[in-house]
Amino acid sequence: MNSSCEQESIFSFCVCFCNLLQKESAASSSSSSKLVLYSYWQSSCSWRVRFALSLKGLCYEYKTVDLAKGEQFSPEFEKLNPLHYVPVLVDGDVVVSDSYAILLYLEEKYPQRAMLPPDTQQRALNLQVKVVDYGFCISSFYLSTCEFFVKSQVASIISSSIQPLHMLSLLKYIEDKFGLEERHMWAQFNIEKGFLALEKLLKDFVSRYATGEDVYMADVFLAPQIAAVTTRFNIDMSKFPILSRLYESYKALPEFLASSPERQPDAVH
Ligand SMILES: N[C@@H](CCC(=O)N[C@@H](CS)C(=O)NCC(=O)O)C(=O)O
Repeated sequence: MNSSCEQESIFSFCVCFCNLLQKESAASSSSSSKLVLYSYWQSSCSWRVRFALSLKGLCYEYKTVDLAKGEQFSPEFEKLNPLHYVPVLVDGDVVVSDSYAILLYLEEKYPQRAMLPPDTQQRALNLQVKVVDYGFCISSFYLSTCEFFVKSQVASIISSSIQPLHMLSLLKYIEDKFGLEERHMWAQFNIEKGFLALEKLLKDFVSRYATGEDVYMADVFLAPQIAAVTTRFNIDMSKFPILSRLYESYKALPEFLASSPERQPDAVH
């Protein structure tokens, strides 16, 4: 359910989004009312955070940063994220940029509907794996045999080794230097390489969701990634049966649908 709120000077509009599908306690509702998400409807990184907020049943104010108009480079937004990327979450005095960091922050501050397993050792291992680089991830039997690594390994692969390689500014640079065809080829090559690794990585753990019967951080990263690339980069998903099956599960989740680009206040239809 969306409801209007007062217009602010920096961005074109803002709304307060509250997912009433989740049964929130009065306490969590009031503690979350100060959350503000700087987002762009087509940004898959923003979608991860919207999906997580929705799963956790947290209300937030939605502020648009129109990437197509270059609003990420405005002096106001630069104060929030000098890297000029969405998403950025503001929670009172706390400003967090980077979707992975935001999800970890939300997990700590709003532990309802956990995105990570509760065991502290597993959590620590999940965090450690974030620094593992892509080449090591796919070549190491060690990582691929440990279930507790997989949950954030997926997040790491997507946020470090797939999405950055097809982000708007990079593709624009490639197009300017080498042309449109090279832009498409570059994006497709890197997405398919990443998806192939994910297929191999998940095959022993996948069930209804990426790592079992519950939605975890891996799914929060996977769902928008699959959705975004299938609509934007013309990827033949028949090559990726596990990811295709997972995507069907995601599309049945109200929280995923509620956080989808088309349902955002800045969506252009
Ligand atoms: N690692 C960052 C990446 C953020 C990112 O790449 N954001 C993109 C949208 S998905 C962006 O703001 N792009 C603006 C640009 O390329 O100029 C995260 O996970 O949040």
